[in-house]
Amino acid sequence: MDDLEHWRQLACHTPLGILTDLDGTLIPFAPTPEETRIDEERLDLLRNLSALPGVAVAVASGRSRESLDRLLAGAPGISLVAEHGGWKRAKGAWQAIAELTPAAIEGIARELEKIASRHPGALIERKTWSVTLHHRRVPPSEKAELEIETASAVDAWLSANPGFERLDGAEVVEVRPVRLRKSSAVPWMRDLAGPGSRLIVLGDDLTDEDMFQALGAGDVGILVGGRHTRGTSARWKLLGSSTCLSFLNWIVSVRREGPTAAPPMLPSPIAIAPRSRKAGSAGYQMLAVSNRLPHLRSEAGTPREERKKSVGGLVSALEPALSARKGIWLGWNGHFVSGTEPGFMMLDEETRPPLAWIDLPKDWHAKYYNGLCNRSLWPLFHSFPGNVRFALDEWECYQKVNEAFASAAADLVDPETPIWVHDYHLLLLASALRKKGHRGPIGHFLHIPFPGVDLFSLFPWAGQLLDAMLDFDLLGFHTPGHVDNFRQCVGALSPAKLADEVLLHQGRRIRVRDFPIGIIPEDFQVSKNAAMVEEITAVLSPITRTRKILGVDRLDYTKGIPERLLAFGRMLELFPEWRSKVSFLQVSVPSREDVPEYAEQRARVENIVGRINGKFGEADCVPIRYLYRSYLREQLSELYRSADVGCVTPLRDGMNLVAKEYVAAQRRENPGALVLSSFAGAARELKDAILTNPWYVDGMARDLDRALRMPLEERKVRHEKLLAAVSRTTALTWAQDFISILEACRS
Ligand code: ADQ
Repeated sequence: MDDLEHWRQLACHTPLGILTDLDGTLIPFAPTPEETRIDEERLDLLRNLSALPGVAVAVASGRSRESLDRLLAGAPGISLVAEHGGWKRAKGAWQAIAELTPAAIEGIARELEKIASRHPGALIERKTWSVTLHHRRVPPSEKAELEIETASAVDAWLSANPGFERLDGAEVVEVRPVRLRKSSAVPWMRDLAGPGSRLIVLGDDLTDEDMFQALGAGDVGILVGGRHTRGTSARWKLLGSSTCLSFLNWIVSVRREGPTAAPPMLPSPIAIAPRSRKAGSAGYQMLAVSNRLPHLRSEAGTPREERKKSVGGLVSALEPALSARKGIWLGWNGHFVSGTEPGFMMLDEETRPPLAWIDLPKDWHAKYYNGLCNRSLWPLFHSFPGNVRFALDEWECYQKVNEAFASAAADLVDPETPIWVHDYHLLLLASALRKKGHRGPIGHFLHIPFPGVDLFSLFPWAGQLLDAMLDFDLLGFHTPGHVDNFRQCVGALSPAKLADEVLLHQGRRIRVRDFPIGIIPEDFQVSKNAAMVEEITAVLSPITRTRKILGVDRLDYTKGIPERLLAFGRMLELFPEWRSKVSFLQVSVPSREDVPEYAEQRARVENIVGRINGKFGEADCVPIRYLYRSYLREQLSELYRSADVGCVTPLRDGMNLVAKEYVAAQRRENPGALVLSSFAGAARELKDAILTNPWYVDGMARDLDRALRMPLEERKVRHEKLLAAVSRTTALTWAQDFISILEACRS
C-alpha cells in the first residue's frame, strides 16, 4: 500500500480519534501564553472536524483549564486535556486526576517567584500541580544568571522531592509531578472515539512523546515541526503548524467528499538515513542487541516513572557500560508494522542508553518469536523435548529476522565496532553481520541453558545453527555446565577444534566462557517509596498471622510452579501441624500468552491452586494466595523481605535472578531461608540454600518443612554466605567482565 492510500484509509476510518497538541502544533508559538490567539481559520477547522460523524477531536496541552477554555471557546464540540493530562473535559465539567496534592508544589513555586522577581521579564505561571517559569522576555544579558539560579533551586528541591521532575521547554522551565503525563490522554481519547477506533496524534515537543509512546498498532503519531533533531516515537512528520492545518482540512474533505479530494502535503515517514547517521554525528562505539528493547520504551500508557522502576538488572548493568563507551541498544520495540517487511529503523537518542529499534510484521513475529524461539529453542534448550515443535517456515523466518537485525546493526555502527548480542533469539546475528562486512568483535551471551548434545541434535538445523554461532568471537554462558554442553556439541557436530577456553575454527579463535549473571543487590535492600510499599502491605494483610512461603516467577512451564504448589499441598498432608499456620504466596507475571503451552500452564496452575485451597482451606485461612500480575522492584523487595521461605524451584533455568533477589532483600538479623532448585544455574553459586529436586514432589515437601523449621542461627549463617555470593558477581561485574574480554577479541 502506498503512502497516499495509507492516509486515505486512515482518514476514512470510523471511528477516528484526533488528538492534537496546541502550541507549536496547531498554532504557532506566541511570546507569552497570554498573547496566544487562535485565528478563525483554525477554529473553523476544529468545528468542522468535530462535526464529522464518527470523529472525536481533543486538544491536549500543558496549559491550564482557564487558558484552554478561553482560547477554544469558539469550538465547543472538542474535548480538552489541560495540564498534561491532569484535567480532562469531554462534554461537560472538567475532571481532575484524583491522586495528586496541589499543595506539594508550594515550596519550589515560592523560590521560583523570588527568582522571577529579581529578573524583569521573567514570568511565573501557576497551575494546579505545577509551576512554570517563562523567560522568553528576560534580556539576553540576564538569561545565563537566571538559568543558573533556576537550575540550582530546582535541582536542590527535586532531590528532596523525588515525585517531581523538571521539564525544560522553549525558554520555559516547568516543575511538575512525574505522574502528570499526556500519555493518559491516549486511552481516554480511545474511549471517547469508541470501540475499534484508530487515533491520529499530533505534537511537537517532548511532552507529546508520552502520547506517541502510548499509541497502539493501528494509530499514528505525527511529529510537527521542521527541527527534527531529537529521537522521537512518532513515525511521521509534518513541517509545521500550517502544514498541520492543511493536513487536517484534507481529512475533513476526504470524509465529506470521498477519496477524490486532492492531498496537500501529507505526513512523511521518519526514518534514520542509515549511512549518513553512521558516518555522521553519533559515532556509537558499542552496540548491544536484544530481541526486545529494555522496558524503557514498552508498556504503552505506563507512566515514565514506573517504566524506569521496572527496568531490570540487565538494563542497570548495561546502561553504565554502554554510556561509558558511547554505546547504543538495538532491539524490537514491541510494535508491529503492517505489510510484509520490517519497518524503518527508529532512534531515540534521549534515553540512557540511546535506543534504536525496528518493528516487525505481525506474522514474522508469530513465526520467529512465538514459533521458532519459544516453541522450538526455548523448550529444547530447557530440556523439555516433549514441548518442542519444529516448522521449516519458522526457521526460515528466524533467519530473516536475524538478517533484519543485522542490517539495522550494520546501518547503526561502523564495521569495527564491538557488538554484544543477547540470547537465543539472535543466534545467527554474527553470521549475518559478517556477510555484511562487520569486522569488529561480536560477542553473544545466552541467558538460558545450553543443552547437551543428545538434545541439541534434535534440532533439525543443528549444524547450521552451530556453524553460525561460531561466527561470534566470544560466547558467554551462565555456568561451566552450559559451556561444557556447548563444547561437546561443537566436538560432535562441527569441524572446529577444542582447546582450553577457546575453539579454533577457520583460522579464528572463539572464546567460550561462563559469566554468571547477577543482580545489583543494593536495589533490593532499601525501600524509599512508602506509597509502593503500602500496596504490598495490603497484599499481605490477609496472611499476617501465618508463616509465609513465597514464589515469584514469570508464568513459564520451566519455572516449576505447579510442582512447587503440589509440594506445598503434600507438605500439608505430611505435616498437618502446618495447616492454617503457613500460607503460600505465588506471584506470577504474565508471559508469552500467545503461545499455547503458556495458556495451558496458566490453567494448570489455577486448577492446582483451586484444588489445594479446596482441600486445606478453612473459613479464615486460604492456604495459597495466587497473584497473576507484575510488581515494581521495590514492591517485590518488600514481598521478599516478608517471606519466611523463598521457594525458587525451576525445573531448569539458565541462572534465575529471583533467587539472588530474595537473598539480597533479607534482613541480616532475621533472614528467611531459601529453597532452591538444583537445576537453576544459581544453585552453583548459592550452595548454602536448601537445594531441592523439583521433579520429586515428596522431597520438595520435606525441604519446605525443613526451611520453615530452620533455627535463626542456621538461617543467619547460611544467609551471610549466600549474600557474599550474591555480592561477588553482580550485574555490573558481569557486564564489565564480558565487555572487557569482548573488547580484547580480534585485537
Ligand atoms: P527469566 O526467565 O525471566 O530470565 P529470572 O532470572 O528469574 O528469569 O528473572 C526474572 C525477573 O523477573 C526477575 O528480575 C524478577 O524480579 C522479575 N519478576 C518475576 N516475577 C515478577 C513479578 N510478578 N513482577 C515483577 N517482576 C517479576 C532469563 C533466564 C534466567 C536468567 C535471566 C537473566 O531464563 O535463567 O537468570 O534471563 O539472564
